[in-house]
Amino acid sequence: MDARLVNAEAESRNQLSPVNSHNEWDPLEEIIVGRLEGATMPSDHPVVTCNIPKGAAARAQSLVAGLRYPKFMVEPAQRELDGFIALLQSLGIVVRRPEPVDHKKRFSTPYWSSRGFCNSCPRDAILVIGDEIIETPMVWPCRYFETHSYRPIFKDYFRRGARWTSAPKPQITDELFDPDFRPPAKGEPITYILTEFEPVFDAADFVRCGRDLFVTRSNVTNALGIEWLGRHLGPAYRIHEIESRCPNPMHIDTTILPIAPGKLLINPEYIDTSRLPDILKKWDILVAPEPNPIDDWMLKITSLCGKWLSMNILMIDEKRVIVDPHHTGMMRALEKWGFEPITCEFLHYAAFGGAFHCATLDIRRRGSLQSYF
Ligand code: ABU
Repeated sequence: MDARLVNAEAESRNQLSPVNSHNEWDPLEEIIVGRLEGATMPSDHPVVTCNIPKGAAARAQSLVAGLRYPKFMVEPAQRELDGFIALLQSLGIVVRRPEPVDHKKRFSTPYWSSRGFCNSCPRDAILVIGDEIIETPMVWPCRYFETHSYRPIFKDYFRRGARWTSAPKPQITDELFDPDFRPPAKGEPITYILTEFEPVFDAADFVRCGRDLFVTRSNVTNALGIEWLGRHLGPAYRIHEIESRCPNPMHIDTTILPIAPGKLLINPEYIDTSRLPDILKKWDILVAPEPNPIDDWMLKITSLCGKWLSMNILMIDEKRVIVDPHHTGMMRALEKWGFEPITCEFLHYAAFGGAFHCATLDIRRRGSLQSYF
């Protein structure tokens, strides 16, 4: 078909669909926010443990795997989540939620069985590209059925005109993992626990800039997974791989984040700017400041995330951005770069895997598919 006809057809679908989001910064109209009810500690499979930050959380992992999160962790995070939702609604944004699920319930496939985890981070499991919802082939066994809690919302969007796909469900057998894997030490080349047995990826290893997507290989995203998405999206999109020096990489949104046309926030510890793809040469590279340290002992030992969660911000539009007030360095930097931070307390959510970007999934941002390069 003629490229103009393809574009016109895509444009008319976008206007009809309740799902329409092409980048990380167009004005936000509707969003899914995760949920904590039923949260269960993630299983102690090697693909999980290799990504839990070293420290008490990693040491305790095998003891607590499969247990419900205790109240002392859920309650403060729930209060913050309620505040975040109220903030989004006060900004005129429609907020949708997954169904509550008891993640402690054991489930099985022909190859293995597991308990679940939680629905805290829709950004990890689902990718929205234009008017299409893509359920991604996640490799953490405890997250295998996570997207089911979003199915009532997806069916509603589908009935109203959205496209809806699920990537091939991985088998997650032993062939998918390198038995000799150990996390690389400082200065060693980055290696991954995954083989290329089958395509796997988490949505959160991708960020969107219209026709261009950026991805990091990680312990949850392999080269076949990136290839699957590239072929699925077809020639209208280009996927660029970003090299990360993170020794336990999982999710791009604490490594780079495009926050406005021509503006890329980067993590100076993980990114060597001289090795960024050439197409980013004309973009402003905004180097994230050193995160404000978190001194609270309980927050430190319960976090499933690294210190660069300070970068896990959510753009409301090209200027306004939601940031944790603890991260004063990030706030000041954003102001200096011309953005308008809106504060929301959210540090307790790190025990459930993320902050504002992870906890959400953009459903509709006002705008159309464009090329920014
Ligand atoms: N899920 C995003 C968290 C990645 C990190 O720990 O840096």
